[in-house]
Parts: sequence; structure tokens; C-alpha cells
Amino acid sequence: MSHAELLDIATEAARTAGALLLERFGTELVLATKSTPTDVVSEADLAAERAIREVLARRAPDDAVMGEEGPDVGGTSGRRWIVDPLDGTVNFLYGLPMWAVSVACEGLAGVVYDPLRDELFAAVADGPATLNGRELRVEGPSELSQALVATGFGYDPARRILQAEVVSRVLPRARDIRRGGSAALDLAWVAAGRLDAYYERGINPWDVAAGELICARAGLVVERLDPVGELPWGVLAAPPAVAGELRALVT
Ligand code: LIP
Repeated sequence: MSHAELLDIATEAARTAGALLLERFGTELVLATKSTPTDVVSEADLAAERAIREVLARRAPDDAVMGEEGPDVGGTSGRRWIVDPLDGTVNFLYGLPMWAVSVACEGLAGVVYDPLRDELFAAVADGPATLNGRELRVEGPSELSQALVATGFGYDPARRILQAEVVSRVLPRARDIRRGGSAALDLAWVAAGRLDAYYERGINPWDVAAGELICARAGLVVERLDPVGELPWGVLAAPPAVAGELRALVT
């Protein structure tokens, strides 16, 4: 399948899930908790992932699928879809307008869809990043002190103590910090220039698979952060001029 076809599939899946979520936004309740009492899942998460998986089964039946809320499905094509049906679940449940659907065909195509603003961030491996079809290309600031840096925190209190130590190093060196609650949207907004950089450890592949590709195709440095001490792997996306300084602070 061409990259354009993969992007079309990702777009159909994300928009289908997004429409379903939009109907539920503001009325959804917590269905269960996962890793900790604050790591919640709702029926909206589950219904959105079912909708995405139905599109993928119909249009890419030979492809593997990894999703936040369902079982891994093997494939024979060599392609793998990595999906987060609702990134920013806590925001969604509180009625905070900061959540998105993330659908990626690993390394080849990806979309982050924000149904509230009807904004589709997209990219393919051999094309530009776009927002609703308009090309995104980011220069970004030349110094970290001028950079608006987004990050996030895990659900585990012990991990948050370590993450607080890291952000205490970044805060005095950056323009400011933003914590939006959705890695996918954070990365999409970095690609759109609404944020200058993002880093986070303890995220999952489905949180970042599409956003990493979108940021890379928008001209940002995108890299995985190796585990350090008790902190797990993470992601960093930043303009070339500040990536090294930010990496040194969060490593
Ligand atoms: C969220 C991530 C976010 C992180 C949150 C949460 P979820 O994913 O996108 O970056 O800081 O703690 O993990 O749980 O809403 O799918």
C-alpha cells in the first residue's frame, strides 16, 4: 500500500473515533482504573478503539495492530498500526478540551486528530507534516531560554517524585513549562509551533507513535530518551538549536 493510502486509512479511523468521542464528551464516566487509582479508562476509550480496529480490519486486514485498550493483533504484511483511541483520558473525563485520537502506521504514516477543533495533524515518511492539509515547518527558538516546553507525568507517585526533580531542572532554563495532559496533542502542537519542545518519560508507544513522525516531518529533532535510573524511556522533540541543551537537562 502507498503512504497516501495508509494516511487515508489512518484519517478514516481517527475521524470515525473522533466523531464517537465528540458525542460522549462532557457526559462520560470512569469505567475502571488500570495501573493506579488515577490511571482511568472509560467506555469512550473502549468504544473508540473498537471503531478504529474495525476500520483497520476492513482496510488493512493483513496488518498488525497495537492499541492502548485492546489486545495486540499479529499481521503478515510487516506493517504495524499503533493506536491511542483517546489520548488525554483524564482531561476528557473532566471535560477539559485537551484530548485527541492518535493513529499511526508505524514509521510510515500517522495522524493526530483533535475533534473539538476539527484539526487533523498528519504526516507520511516521505512527505511534509500538515495541519488540515496546510504544510507545517518549524524553525523554533535558538535558545532554550526562549522555548515553551511541554511535558507530562506518570500515574505512579514514586515516578512523579523523580519527574518533579527533572522538571525542576528545566523550569528555570526554559521560557516556561506547559503540562497539557495529552502527549499526542503536545507533539502535534510542537509541530504546529504552538509549543517549542516536548519531553516525557513513562509514556507508551501509542501516545507518541503518530506525533513523533509528525514532528520529524515538520523539521524537529525527535529522539527516544534511554531509561535513566528508575525513570523509563521517553521521547524528546525540539528544534535543532535547543535539542542538545534540553536533552542534557532531562537525561
Ligand atoms: C496520557 C499521556 C500524557 C501523560 C498522561 C497520560 P492517556 O495518556 O498522553 O502525556 O502525561 O499521564 O499518560 O492515559 O490519557 O492515554
